[in-house]
Amino acid sequence: MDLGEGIRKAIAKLTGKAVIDESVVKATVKDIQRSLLMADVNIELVYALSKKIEERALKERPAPGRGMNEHVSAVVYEELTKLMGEGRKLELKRQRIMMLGLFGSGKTTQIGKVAHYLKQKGLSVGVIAADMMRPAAYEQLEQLSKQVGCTFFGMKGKTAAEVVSEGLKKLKTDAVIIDTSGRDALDDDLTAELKEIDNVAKPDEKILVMSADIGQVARKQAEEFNNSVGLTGVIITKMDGSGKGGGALSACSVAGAKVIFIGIGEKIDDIEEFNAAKFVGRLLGVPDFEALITKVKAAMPEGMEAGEMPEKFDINTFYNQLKAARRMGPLKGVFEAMGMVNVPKDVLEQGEEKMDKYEAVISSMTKSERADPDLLRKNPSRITRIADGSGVDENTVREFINQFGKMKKLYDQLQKNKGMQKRLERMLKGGKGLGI
Ligand SMILES: Nc1nc2c(ncn2[C@@H]2O[C@H](COP(=O)(O)OP(=O)(O)O)[C@@H](O)[C@H]2O)c(=O)[nH]1
Ligand SMILES: [Mg+2]
Repeated sequence: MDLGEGIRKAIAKLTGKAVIDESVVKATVKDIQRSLLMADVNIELVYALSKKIEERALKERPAPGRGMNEHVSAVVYEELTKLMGEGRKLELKRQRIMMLGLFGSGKTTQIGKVAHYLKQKGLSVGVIAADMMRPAAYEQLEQLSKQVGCTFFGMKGKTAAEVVSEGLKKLKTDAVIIDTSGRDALDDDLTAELKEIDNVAKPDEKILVMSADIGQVARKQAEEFNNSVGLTGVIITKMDGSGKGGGALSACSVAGAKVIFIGIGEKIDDIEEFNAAKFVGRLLGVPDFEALITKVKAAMPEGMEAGEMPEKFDINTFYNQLKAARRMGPLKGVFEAMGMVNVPKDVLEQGEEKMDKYEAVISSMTKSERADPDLLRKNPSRITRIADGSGVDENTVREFINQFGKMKKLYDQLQKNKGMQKRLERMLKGGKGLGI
């Protein structure tokens, strides 16, 4: 059970309770404690947090219009957000960034991700391969920079400081990111090498990369690196694969290290700016409208504004919407942004599979069939042809026609209901229409 699931279950037990007395709050807090300890949050932090939640939940009056269970979840939300600490943003300016971290923490991969992030924000980026320890570090970074489309600099058979000094002379990009060696632990050897690079490069940012699975050890590691070379921020990686992310984040907060990004996968765009309120919101299943609207906007068909409704709804429109939905990324992320964190995996997978099949069906249809799907009902041989052409069975073709019929009905209703349409449009444009 992950941290979010545990806490959501604890809070869900409050729903429907008419009176929330001390024993109910205590039981909830106990469940939350268990989840936090399992996420490797430091035990003292957990106790301090539980005391705070208990006190506030019982003493404070719920805000007007809020039920007791909403009151308790609001308190839990606020206190958890404080526990996870404040993040900070990476400035978008000309800068030198030095990436630090132990072996396998995800340093080189994050360099690719941060380079991609900065490029998307309009900066030119160069990277320097100054990890002289790991045999294939040079090639790994070179490969990543090709993928991202940023400038690579590396030299073999030199010291790290020599490579950095040469690289800084050669690279004329807005941002320069320096990869450095790792070790199993921060020893004198690594400290000396990092200090040399620090002296040569005078970086604006010294960012420590740590893996979420180290949990509360993140505190000690951040403190050690900060004492020896100094830190400006932290990236916690592998948040996707570890249940200990909450432990690592809260540990950074105690160490006074600000988390800039979290890594959520191996791919180049599996990186997110860290924001505690959003992070906790997602754990608790609170919808993230901002993320949702960004996704919707990014997925809009060319030339169409977010919130605009197409004039008429036919299979071509449906096809465009299907493709747009695919551009929003995996369904999982979309549901998460909607606050639906408990959608079963098989439902998600089936959904993706369906979308693939429907796309294939539509692309095997003729223009006239798309304009008038009734042609298929009238002439079943067309269904056979489409099934053969798209590699799905005939039932799927029929199912698609039914689904389309339902969508069209819904669309026609929405067209008639101007009030509802206006609210939807407002929500997509500014996130304000539904009272959020
Ligand atoms: N699941 C997951 N894997 C990651 C993430 N970041 C890096 N990795 C993987 O962690 C491994 C080590 O990464 P690498 O960048 O080579 O670590 P380095 O030794 O610190 O440079 C690689 O297999 C990466 O693909 C992440 O956010 N999530
Ligand atoms: Mg590396």
